[in-house]
Amino acid sequence: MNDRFLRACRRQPVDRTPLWIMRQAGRYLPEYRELRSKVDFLTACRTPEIAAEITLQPLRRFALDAAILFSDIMIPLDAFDIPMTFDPGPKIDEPIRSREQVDRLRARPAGEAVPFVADTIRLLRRELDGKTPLIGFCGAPFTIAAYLVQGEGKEGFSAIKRLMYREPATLEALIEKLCESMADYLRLQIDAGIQAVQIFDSWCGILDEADYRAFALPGVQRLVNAVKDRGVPVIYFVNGAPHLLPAAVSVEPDVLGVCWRQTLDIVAAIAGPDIALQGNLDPHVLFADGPVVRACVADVLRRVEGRPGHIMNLGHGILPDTPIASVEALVEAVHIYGRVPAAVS
Ligand code: 1CP
Repeated sequence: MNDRFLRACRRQPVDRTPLWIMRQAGRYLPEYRELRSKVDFLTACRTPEIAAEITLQPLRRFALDAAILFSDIMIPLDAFDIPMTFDPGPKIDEPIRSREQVDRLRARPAGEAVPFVADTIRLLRRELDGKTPLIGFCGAPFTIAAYLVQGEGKEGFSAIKRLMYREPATLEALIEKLCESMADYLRLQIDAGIQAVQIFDSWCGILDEADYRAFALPGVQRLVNAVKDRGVPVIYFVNGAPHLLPAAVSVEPDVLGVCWRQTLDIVAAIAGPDIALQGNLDPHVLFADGPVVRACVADVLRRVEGRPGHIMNLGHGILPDTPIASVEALVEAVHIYGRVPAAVS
């Protein structure tokens, strides 16, 4: 059993730094593109055999230390029956911008709305056979709300900020409903066998600290608490928001995942000794040659050398046109420079 990843989440000694890659199952892999040419994205997510196959694709190529369930942060919104398409990102038919729309939202239990997620997890746990841990995930309520209010991914997500200032109670009511549904969704994943969960807060960085504390953080805190009771490590990924890290650590996740904007020595000083760190190579580094990739990996590792609890990752999802050879260079570099000579494993 490769338990480096789970040990690092708990800040226990490891023989070398574990590595997984955000969006490791996806468009940079020719075998993913081949499969997707035959089946649309939502069908892939909703069919356990296909979702499990895509989850396993990167593990067949690279010696990674964790698998992440192939799905999307918008999938659990099936519970609200919100019509949605993907091209390539999510598109909402009717963006949610009024109190009436929010009041009409009713969530079905995750077990009834997305049973295929639990089936995929059970299938994967059997296939992985205890050899590689399986990460589950959900979007942070504010980040999901940003898509629902905007109707699609858009730089700055102006629509949710307009709603926040114009009708704060409407946004709070939306986030409250998302929060309950996501807690239920995470419990479904854990009951089915997920071994760690990551909460993706991809767009909290559009907020200043006061608005983050008021609108985004309480929902994350509730999710962290809902998971902590189950004894599964929780990773809170805070994207594009170095200015929010002091507030983010107050929810006490087991692991704080960060983007590439702030070096890990500075993040470590903010997080203190009781939180493990995940990250944070800029995904664009993988467009450089091998020696540059290796030097950048060594730099990330050096910044947290000797500090228990580091999981190597990119600072955001791997880009769709990333060369496979660079991913190989990344894996090799972590295997060489991530070795911890004196560790008792
Ligand atoms: O065309 C395709 O094949 C679809 C591309 C794609 C893929 C591969 C989308 C659409 N989602 C995914 C998978 C996905 N999404 C995973 C899989 C597990 C993994 O290997 O890591 C995960 C964890 C996500 C989560 C997700 N979806 C996030 C959070 C992570 C992040 O990047 O910040 C976000 C913001 C989304 C929304 C989304 N879904 C898809 C796209 C292209 C986007 C971004 C859209 C945008 O903002 O413009």
